[in-house]
Amino acid sequence: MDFKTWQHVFKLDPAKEITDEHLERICRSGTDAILIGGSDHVTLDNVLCLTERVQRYDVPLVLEVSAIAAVAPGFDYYFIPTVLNSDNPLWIKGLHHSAIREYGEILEWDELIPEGYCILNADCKAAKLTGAKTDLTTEDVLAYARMAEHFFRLPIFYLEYSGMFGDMELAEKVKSVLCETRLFYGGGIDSANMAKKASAIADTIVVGNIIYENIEKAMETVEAVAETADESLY
Ligand code: 1GP
Repeated sequence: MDFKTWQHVFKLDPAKEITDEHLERICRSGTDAILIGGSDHVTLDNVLCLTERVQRYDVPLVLEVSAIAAVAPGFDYYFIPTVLNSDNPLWIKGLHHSAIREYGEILEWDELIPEGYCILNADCKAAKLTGAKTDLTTEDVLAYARMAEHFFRLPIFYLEYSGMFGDMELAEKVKSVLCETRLFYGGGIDSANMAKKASAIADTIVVGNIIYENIEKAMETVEAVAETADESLY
């Protein structure tokens, strides 16, 4: 199992309710991984509860860490965001420093995967929470992508539009300046069509909200990504 091969990921929010039936469909959908993460009301209790339910299925499981107090054992990877377009050092390296100061001696560094986030939807919770500067030009965003790859050498650059479908022309330009660093795209993928558009550009697409709004549409995104991958072979 290697996150560098993943094309489709479902992001489950531990603060949101999901029935056993829907969770089973998500976990057995053929997605490459389940990512557990959210921006608010993430607690150790709700992370543990959801983790235990997902662990019944044979699917790679990742915790995207947003609160140190809600870190639980038992994940294949721990994705650690650093918000490159925030001006608040807390979200760039402050919380990371506190966590490493506390747990540095016992951390399994191979399981920790840093993600360079660039949050571009001003209205999403993550943008508000982290004070992300979203009014960026194309050149600004490309510079963050290059910074992620060549300066910080981050394995993931995450273009985050949570809640809205983003600018695919911009995503395409971002992809064109990345080599080793994987482009993750998330935001507003709520149909097979959107999934195809995003996965034609990004290495990995992340599907979140639609899981809770329309499970059938969420399931379609998995199939759509597989079809896009097949088409790109010819
Ligand atoms: C959120 O990028 C993910 O962090 C997915 O976005 O919830 O809009 O699908 P959506």
